[in-house]
Amino acid sequence: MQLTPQQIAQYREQGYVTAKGVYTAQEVAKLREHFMAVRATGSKPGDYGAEPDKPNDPLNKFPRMINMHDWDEETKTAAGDARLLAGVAQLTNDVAVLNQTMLYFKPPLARGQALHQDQQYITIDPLVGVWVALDDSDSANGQMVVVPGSNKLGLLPVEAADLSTSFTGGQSRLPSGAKIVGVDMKAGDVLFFDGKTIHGSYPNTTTDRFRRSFICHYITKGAKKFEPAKGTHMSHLHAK
Ligand SMILES: O=C(O)CCC(=O)C(=O)O
Repeated sequence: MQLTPQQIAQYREQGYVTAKGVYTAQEVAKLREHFMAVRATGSKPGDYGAEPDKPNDPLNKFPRMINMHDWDEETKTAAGDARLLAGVAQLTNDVAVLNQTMLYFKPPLARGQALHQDQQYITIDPLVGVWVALDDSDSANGQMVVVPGSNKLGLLPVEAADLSTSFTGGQSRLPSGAKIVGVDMKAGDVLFFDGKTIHGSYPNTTTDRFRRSFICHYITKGAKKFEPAKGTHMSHLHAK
């Protein structure tokens, strides 16, 4: 995949960029079918989002999966896709190195994820999130939302999130006047976003549409670990 100079400039300035139609409908259908079949085989290491006290929560049946590449060959292959690696290399001018894989199922009526910066979790720089849409996503089914330009603000303080709308308990404090923009995507589109870009998603309000996404986080060959300032890492929330 070759990103245009305009796309690279948008990523650098705004902290995110969408590449359209990267995957064919057949490729996306194959990934969807694969991950639904994996999910149906039962719990996996690192599953997150289930609420055993709330039997009706849709995430009980479809918790988020993480680091499937550790135990699933197809994830390993998908995360090594030359198109994704090339995109990250062009955005960082370095060699992409896989750090994490995730699969969000986001079934009908599922909660979203409160807005955050990925480096409030993963303290390595640079860090690039690569979000492969496996379904069309829009405001109704809980598309990704971003705060353009927040990649330039450094790491912001963390605070508790509203667990009635978010399956994760932490969020980023928003800069004053923050503009939150929804990113409409078609299945097969890919969103690249910087580790400091504030992003997340609202609940899936539909009763009949999943919003599945295959997400890889890449660092680079030259990436460095850093020590987050006090109050800017999700683990600091629990340290209070
Ligand atoms: O897909 C979502 O709802 C949120 C994803 C996210 O926060 C991430 O990929 O870092």
